[in-house]
Amino acid sequence: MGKMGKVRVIEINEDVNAANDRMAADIRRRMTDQGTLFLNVMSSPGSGKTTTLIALIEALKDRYRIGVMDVDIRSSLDAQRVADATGVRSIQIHNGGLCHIDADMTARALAQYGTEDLDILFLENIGNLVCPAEFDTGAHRNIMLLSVPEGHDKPLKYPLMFRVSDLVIINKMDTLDYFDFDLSLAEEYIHRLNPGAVILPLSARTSQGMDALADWVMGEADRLRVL
Ligand SMILES: Nc1nc2c(ncn2[C@@H]2O[C@H](COP(=O)(O)OP(=O)(O)OP(=O)(O)O)[C@@H](O)[C@H]2O)c(=O)[nH]1
Ligand SMILES: [Mg+2]
Repeated sequence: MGKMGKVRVIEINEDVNAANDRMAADIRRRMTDQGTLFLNVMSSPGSGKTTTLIALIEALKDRYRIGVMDVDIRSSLDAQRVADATGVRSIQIHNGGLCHIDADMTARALAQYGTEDLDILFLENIGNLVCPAEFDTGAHRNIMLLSVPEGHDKPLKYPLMFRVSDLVIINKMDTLDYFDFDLSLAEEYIHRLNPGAVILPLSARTSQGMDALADWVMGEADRLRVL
């Protein structure tokens, strides 16, 4: 029998997360001080992040100065779509093929973007239900979209994403007749993981729920002002 060697275990993951959390807290403090509400939007690919942001910005842009940062592995399609549709300032971040954006990347993007003049900044994260949930970006609030075609079981399969989200939008409600999506079951699963989560049914296509979404964002903007 061979001798058992001593094995040293180094918890790199914890160090990386602690450093990320510190940097994220810095970003959040800076954004609070300058009065910019910073919202991180996450979902699977194609759940409707860009479509929803365009409709939401249309509803809010007369009252607030709004900006958008879009993260993608390569393309610049989404930033262009938002800019073309709404006229607000938008930039595309290429993150070099990673499946997430962390606080360091966010800080560098914010420095280039210049956000001091904004009331609300949206970050459209990479389409992915796993990686983005693991990194605090420094946003004040996390918003996620679960769309009806994805199924009501997603909270059970991707719990972290639902745990870290303050607002869970159930999007594509106009397609409810075509899928076996049980809304009350989805709500039950989400609240079991995250009792404080606000759940909001929406259709970015028909605008059902869009007023409630705009109200939620305005409420957060008001709250930031009194901090
Ligand atoms: N029926 C219906 N389709 C929608 C709705 N919202 C978005 N879509 C469609 O879903 C598709 C994907 O929407 P996007 O807004 O590009 O989704 P995304 O989450 O930004 O996608 P990625 O950035 O690629 O991850 C598009 O064809 C949209 O028109 C909705 O409420 N109802
Ligand atoms: Mg998009």
